[in-house]
Amino acid sequence: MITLLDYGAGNVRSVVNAIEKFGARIKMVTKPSDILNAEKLLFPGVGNYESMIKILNERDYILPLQEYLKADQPFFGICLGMQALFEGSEEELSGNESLNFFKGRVKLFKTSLAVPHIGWNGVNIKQESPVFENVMLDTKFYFVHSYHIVPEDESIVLTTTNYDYEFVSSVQKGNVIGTQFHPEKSGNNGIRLLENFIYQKDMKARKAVDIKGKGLSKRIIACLDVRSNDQGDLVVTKGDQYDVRQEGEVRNLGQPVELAKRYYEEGADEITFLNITGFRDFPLKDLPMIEVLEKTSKNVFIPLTIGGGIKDYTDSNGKTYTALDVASQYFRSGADKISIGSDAVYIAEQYLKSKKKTGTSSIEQIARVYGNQAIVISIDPKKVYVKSADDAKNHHVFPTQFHGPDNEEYCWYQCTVQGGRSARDLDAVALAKACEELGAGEILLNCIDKDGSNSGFDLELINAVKNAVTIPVIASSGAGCEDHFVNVFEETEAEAALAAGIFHRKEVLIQDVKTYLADNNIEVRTTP
Ligand code: 1PR
Repeated sequence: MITLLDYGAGNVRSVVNAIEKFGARIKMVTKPSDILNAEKLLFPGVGNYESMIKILNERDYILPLQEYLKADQPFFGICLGMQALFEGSEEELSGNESLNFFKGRVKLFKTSLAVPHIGWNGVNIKQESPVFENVMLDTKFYFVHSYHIVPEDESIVLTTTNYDYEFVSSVQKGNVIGTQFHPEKSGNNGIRLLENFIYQKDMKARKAVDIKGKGLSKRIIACLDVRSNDQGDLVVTKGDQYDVRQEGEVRNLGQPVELAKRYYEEGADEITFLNITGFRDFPLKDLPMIEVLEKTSKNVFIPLTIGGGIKDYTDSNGKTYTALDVASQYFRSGADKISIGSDAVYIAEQYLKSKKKTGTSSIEQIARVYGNQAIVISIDPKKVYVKSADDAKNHHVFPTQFHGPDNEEYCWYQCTVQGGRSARDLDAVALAKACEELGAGEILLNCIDKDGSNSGFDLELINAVKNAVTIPVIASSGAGCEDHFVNVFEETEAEAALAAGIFHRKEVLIQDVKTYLADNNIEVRTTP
């Protein structure tokens, strides 16, 4: 029996699914005394440190947790659940009391690399620990965070990880363990780690495992564009320049839950679901998408992103739901990140016009509760050719190697909304920068001209956006062969590459892409 401390934010469903996978029973903490009565306590956290600590204080969990920890009872903190063990965080400015169990603080990454640190990274083992028993050598774990712990006492360091510099990625003292990475999102190896914690009789050092930590991997993401076809079935579809119909019918490339499972087994690093007609309806009415997430997260232990229709909404009875309500429902259903498309364009337009943050936009609200790393901005740009930079003075214009129909040598990328149906007077670089300032944690950079073309990623667009932001960028649209992935990682600084058509049609397997990247000395996560 394992007791789970769910403080109400983040994706606890994945942890529950991971634990249920190996047959353990779960009891949820509903009152302070449940903490003291726990045999083993698991505290998964994700998002914003300040809101997490505030909730622990409001629910009177701090004292029982401190007592539990002092008694050296088995405890496993994940991400924020580990950060809470320290004296405080740079992300917490209101002076709420932390668990104060370990000396040291939580600090923002100071690096020229992208922050948040998102993706699969290695660990260097510094201490013997039973939780690493039978964990595969050379394994990688999934990280998603902007802050990291800086413990004062070196003896508690279990692992370190390299991201520009070496930071502490997990700690252990007696029966108290914490990891910055997410075991529940780290495939079979991560699950084994949780299993070890739950089934080992004690946490005494047993066996050293030599896990050689390498750097952060480039991520390969499989994307599933989902919508109902004309018969009303929810299908994975795929467009050419966003047109998903062939001979009048919506293309049907498979079932979302089954395809997601296939991609997990084939070694995808993440899966993205885009509800491509979500902008038309209220997504909470669209229960099939929630069901897709719930079912997928039962068997797929890598990060899941969901997009489509995340915006404020008033129903026919006049009841208003915020984008935060919609996002919360998705997180509770198994999503780790939500992706905002059309609404981000409207928000950025307002922000750039007023030059003021209101604190009320969906990006700001969701970031406050779930953290920046939980918000992806999906950009759907179209290339616009111009003769000179003066022809589009309000936009980020740059020279292009691929000239326009009238031999134009310059271009800019125009944002669209509603799946490319309507173009706006805003460019992709301006949108990405504005959304980063408002609190987005990652950019999913599509390209309508390239979508479904199999002609390779738009490297000029990716470089233009990547050079304008410090958050990670996912390159998307146009992948047609393994070489295109090498090009995107060699010629741009994108942190991840996303593809759809070639994977759905099995023209290239994810594992083949990874092998090819590794042969070209590009760091990837290998799966058994
Ligand atoms: O605007 O917040 O409701 O979100 C809607 C979401 O749905 C956006 O993320 C938007 O990108 C997406 N979307 C809307 N219409 C379409 C369409 O295809 N008709 N799909 C669509 C976008 C683009 C990629 C695609 C890559 C890779 N899909 O994600 O998967 O281009 O494809 P490829 O490898 O086959 O070239 P909102």
